[in-house]
Amino acid sequence: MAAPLDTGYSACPHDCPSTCALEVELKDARTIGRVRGAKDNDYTDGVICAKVARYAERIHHPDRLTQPLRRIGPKGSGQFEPIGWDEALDLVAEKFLAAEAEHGAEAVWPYYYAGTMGHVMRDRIIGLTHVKNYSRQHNTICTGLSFAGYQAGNGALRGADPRSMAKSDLIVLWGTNPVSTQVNVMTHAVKARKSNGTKIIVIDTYETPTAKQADEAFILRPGTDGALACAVMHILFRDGYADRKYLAQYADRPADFEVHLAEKTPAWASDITGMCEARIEELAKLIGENRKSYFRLGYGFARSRNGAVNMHAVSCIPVVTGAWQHEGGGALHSNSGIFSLDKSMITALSARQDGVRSLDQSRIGAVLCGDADALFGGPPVKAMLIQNTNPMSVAPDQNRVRAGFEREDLFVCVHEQFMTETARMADIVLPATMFLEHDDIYTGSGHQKLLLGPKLVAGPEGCRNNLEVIHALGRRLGADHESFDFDARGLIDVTLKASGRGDLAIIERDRWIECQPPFEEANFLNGFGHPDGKFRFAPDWAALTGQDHGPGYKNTIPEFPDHWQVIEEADLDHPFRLVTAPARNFLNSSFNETPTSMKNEVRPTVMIHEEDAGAAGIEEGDLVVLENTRGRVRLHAKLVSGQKRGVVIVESLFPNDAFVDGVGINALTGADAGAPVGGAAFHDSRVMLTGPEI
Ligand SMILES: Nc1nc2c(c(=O)[nH]1)N[C@H]1C(S)=C(S)[C@@H](COP(=O)(O)OP(=O)(O)OC[C@H]3O[C@@H](n4cnc5c(=O)[nH]c(N)nc54)[C@H](O)[C@@H]3O)O[C@H]1N2
Ligand SMILES: Nc1nc2c(c(=O)[nH]1)N[C@H]1C(S)=C(S)[C@@H](COP(=O)(O)OP(=O)(O)OC[C@H]3O[C@@H](n4cnc5c(=O)[nH]c(N)nc54)[C@H](O)[C@@H]3O)O[C@H]1N2
Ligand code: SF4
Ligand SMILES: [Mo]
Repeated sequence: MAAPLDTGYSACPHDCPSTCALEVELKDARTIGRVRGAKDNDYTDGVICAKVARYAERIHHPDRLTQPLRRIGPKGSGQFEPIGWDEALDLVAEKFLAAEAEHGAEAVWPYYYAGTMGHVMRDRIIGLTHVKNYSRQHNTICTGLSFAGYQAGNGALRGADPRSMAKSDLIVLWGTNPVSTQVNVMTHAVKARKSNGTKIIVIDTYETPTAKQADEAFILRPGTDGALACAVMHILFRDGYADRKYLAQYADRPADFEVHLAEKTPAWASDITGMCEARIEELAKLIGENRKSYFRLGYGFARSRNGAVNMHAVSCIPVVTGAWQHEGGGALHSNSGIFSLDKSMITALSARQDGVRSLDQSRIGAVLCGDADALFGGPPVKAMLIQNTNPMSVAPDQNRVRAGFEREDLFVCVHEQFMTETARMADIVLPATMFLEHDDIYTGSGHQKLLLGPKLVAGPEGCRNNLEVIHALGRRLGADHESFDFDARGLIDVTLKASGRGDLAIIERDRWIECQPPFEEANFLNGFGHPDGKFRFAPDWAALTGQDHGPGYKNTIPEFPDHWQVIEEADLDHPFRLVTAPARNFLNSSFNETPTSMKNEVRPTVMIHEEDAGAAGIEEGDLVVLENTRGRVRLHAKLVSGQKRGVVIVESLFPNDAFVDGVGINALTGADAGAPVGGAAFHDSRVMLTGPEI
């Protein structure tokens, strides 16, 4: 434990590509002060977001859970009584064993996500799942669409070094809002603008904080990036900006692709995207004339039913221009593929058996409501342990999620830091530590470092970390595997060693491990990630599909990049398209419990184009209704002009009870699986908008 007024070194555990290296003021053995970005980390570069800088508000929050609770009122009533740890764990084990005895092990579904990105604390639950043959989780909610789309062409999940933006002529922030969602991208982009005259442009559906800081913003209708990318590449070929020599060496079917693009004219794309032809020409010219174009590809533009196709389409652009050949050129979506961590001990891989079903995380509503296709014809889910995720807020098709959690025959244990919407639905609530209170390692998907986040302070009495809970439960469930003999530090050590990334002592000394592949590898100059080393303009989508996840996954994807018309288009009854982009002061549903974040975000708001508002008789601040076949949400209107007409934006995620009727925004989003591997289309919903009730 550190001495008073010491500085501790850590890493941000939250679900954010920046994974910042942190310096934490330690006031005493339990109390932290300010949190700062590490200056000697060349990606963090001394900068972190405001919400983590004021982490003292979250870790020392008076509402933190500090004792196990048992439900004594109806589900969701919030009526609980304190119980002891042993009693709570005994009860959870009893329920799990009973569900297994009656319906088989697959009736238990351990459910988790990235509330912490720590490899030990997040993924140890997978170890229990494997050892017990419980239903596994098919992780789709965040990365299903975008990862499939990026890998379709590139064949790997890595990209150009983000620090090389310093050498770029042009930085294209495509479908990402880094001022809000990963501040370090802006640190590097703005530095490049100052030192190198680099131009920063944004492709988005509304005027985001990032669009306001950029040199230019190109605004389009949601779900139409495939069309825009095709028209841009049509122009690049037409006007001699395509690098034919590079294409011949590095791409699969450039000639066929060029023929395909001949019909994808700016006029065609203009109708689909809502952008005027002249703007599309300007965008293509900027990309064509700036060889060193760096494409920072966000998640947002892939959160549509055609999102994987759109991600692939955009990833084709730096191949057409050959931007990958230059330092400062190329693309980055996620670097998750560079770390090659061998996590077999954390996930008890040796215990994994074939034939156990894997349930789609995003379809938790359908799963809990017993839809046969979501359950693959197997047993109902009767018991759950939930760690690091808040599906009662963050999961799509929320009304069905609620109906599922309300089932009287479903037993739910939630291990949490706060009484979240999901915890309120639980039968047993267990109090969890925060990252500064336990040991873990983290990898930066938006950069190239593997970081240590050691235990720096003692947590509140009564809180336990995820590994402790999994191991205590494992003992009661008869889970037998060598991984249960390790503590967190032991698992970090064994994982680093197995991965050829040093060991615990080395990372404790150095704080992080540099994992950046050399330029030739990062920029695919040694070949793309497919066996023949070529980028795929015509991907083998079927090969990506993997496990058969029901009808939604089987949609036929067009051979070459295109506008794939599977989005939820507006119709007469639902004339608006809804985007639920992240709010700056929240991180998914995290931080929506801290006073400053709530104060800064004020209240749930729908941003409506002022002309649409005028036509509907809606004024600033009016209480309006958004409705579709899935749900109905009431919130206040804000009039803006930064998006296409017919598009409404609700920055997210407020707690459900911050909305007028206690029904949050995900009541409107759909959970049907996006092709080819599933994924939630959070920015692809049609809605009806009704003005103030009189
Ligand atoms: N403050 C804050 N930071 C966060 C999060 C948060 O909730 N709040 N969430 C974290 C997580 S889990 C993730 S995965 C990342 C995600 O971070 P990003 O990669 O930035 O992805 P999104 O935030 O989903 O959306 C980014 C932008 O995409 C735009 N967009 C939506 N649809 C389209 C479209 O069809 N085309 C185009 N071109 N743009 C579109 C949205 O308007 C939004 O401005 O951020 C992380 N950081
Ligand atoms: N409408 C709409 N919905 C969205 C999105 C959107 O853009 N729009 N974005 C989606 C995306 S990209 C994602 S990734 C999902 C993410 O959704 P979630 O995975 O639910 O993410 P968070 O809300 O960040 O974290 C969930 C919880 O983890 C808890 N937690 C943190 N650390 C620990 C720990 O060490 N132990 C335990 N036991 N608990 C911990 C936190 O207290 C928090 O309540 O949301 C999705 N939902
Ligand atoms: S920018 Fe992202 S990684 Fe960095 S401190 Fe904020 S939430 Fe954490
Ligand atoms: Mo995410």
